[in-house]
Amino acid sequence: MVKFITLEGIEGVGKTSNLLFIKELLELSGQECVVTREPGGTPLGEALRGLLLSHSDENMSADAELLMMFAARAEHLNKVIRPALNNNKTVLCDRFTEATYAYQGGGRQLDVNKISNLEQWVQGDLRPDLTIILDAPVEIGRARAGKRSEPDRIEKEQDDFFQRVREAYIDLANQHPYRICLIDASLELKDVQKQIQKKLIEYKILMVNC
Ligand code: T5A
Repeated sequence: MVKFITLEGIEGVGKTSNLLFIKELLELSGQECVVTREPGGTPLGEALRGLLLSHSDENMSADAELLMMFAARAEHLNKVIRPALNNNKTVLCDRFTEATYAYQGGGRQLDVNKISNLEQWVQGDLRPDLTIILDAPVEIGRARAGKRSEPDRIEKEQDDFFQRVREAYIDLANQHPYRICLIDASLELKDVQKQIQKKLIEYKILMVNC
């Protein structure tokens, strides 16, 4: 049964907007949801998020960034995600380990084995049942995200960084087609949402008439 759903994609593709849409659909169908995000989701995780996404110009090594992502994740899994799944709730998470493969693996070009070792250590066999990657060209994500506040430490990266992130996401979808799907997020919001709803029906998370 599909209980752990994550939403992924480069900056500004519409993860937050669509997470709320999915939550409403699930609740209308009678499923109890916990909506959360990474990095974050717990007091310690949110404090780490503040450090990771700060506006400071201090250089952070890629290894420190990777380890902080997994430190926040370990806490999140122990305090929020596993307890919710054990209570038969559906967990909807804005980013998870696929973001680490995409940003620290693709973007920062860290050795993927470091990520998979940490994934195994921190998560054991737990993987999302369904990961929806909202895919759009970098310039579209940038244009949408740019309408908001000042860029954070990661948003300040150049287009080639986000191009590698996007390519890493596409590779992940190709490697794990049974649990990771790509949605064309360059379309209007209503058309993106139609694709998501179709996917939720395909995975039997929603009934056909929802
Ligand atoms: N990170 C995270 C790592 O490096 N490694 C990790 O392991 C993890 C977990 C987290 C940062 O941390 C990094 C990745 C990130 O850099 P974040 O807040 O999760 O940061 O990520 P952001 O991508 O910065 O989130 P955003 O809020 O910027 O983007 P969203 O959520 O994708 O976009 P959203 O929904 O806020 O939409 C942006 C704008 O576009 C509009 C919306 O109305 C909004 O104005 N919009 C559309 N407009 C037109 N057409 C559509 N289809 C639209 N969809 C949304």
